Amino acid sequence: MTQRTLVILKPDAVRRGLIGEIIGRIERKAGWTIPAMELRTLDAETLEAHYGEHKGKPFYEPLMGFMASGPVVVLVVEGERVIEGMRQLVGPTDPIAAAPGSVRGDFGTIVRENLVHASDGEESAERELKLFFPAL
Ligand code: YYY
Ligand code: MG
Repeated sequence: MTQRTLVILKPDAVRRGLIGEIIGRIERKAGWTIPAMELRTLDAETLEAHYGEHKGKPFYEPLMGFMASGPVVVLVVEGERVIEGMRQLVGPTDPIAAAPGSVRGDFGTIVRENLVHASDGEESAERELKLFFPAL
């Protein structure tokens, strides 16, 4: 089952020089490809649309500030069961709970600065792909 998912390498990943490390892991998954990728600084409007489900939660405002704090890399990843597969590659939200071997487990400590976003299901993938790559 070939799918597409939306991935964001967050400002901490870019600042810490981990773009190559993380993209390398994606590239090494058999058959997965990256049909689109761009370095961008996200504006408040895009971030509100992206993280709308979390509006009103205590971490929402700091998350918005963090996500706008520097450039990010947004990418489309395509391949076999890539939605579930990218979530596995990234690991759970809390980096301390994330197993070593996952990106968050290997490089993260702080929940907010957890390095990578990946769409969490088919519906969110569709919505997020449209938001970040409307022409694709
Ligand atoms: O999908 P995922 O990124 O794993 O987690 P979400 O529950 O969708 O939360 C989005 C984002 O918000 C998370 O990656 C970090 C941040 N966050 C936070 O700063 N503090 C929390 N208690 C929960 C989430
Ligand atoms: Mg999420």
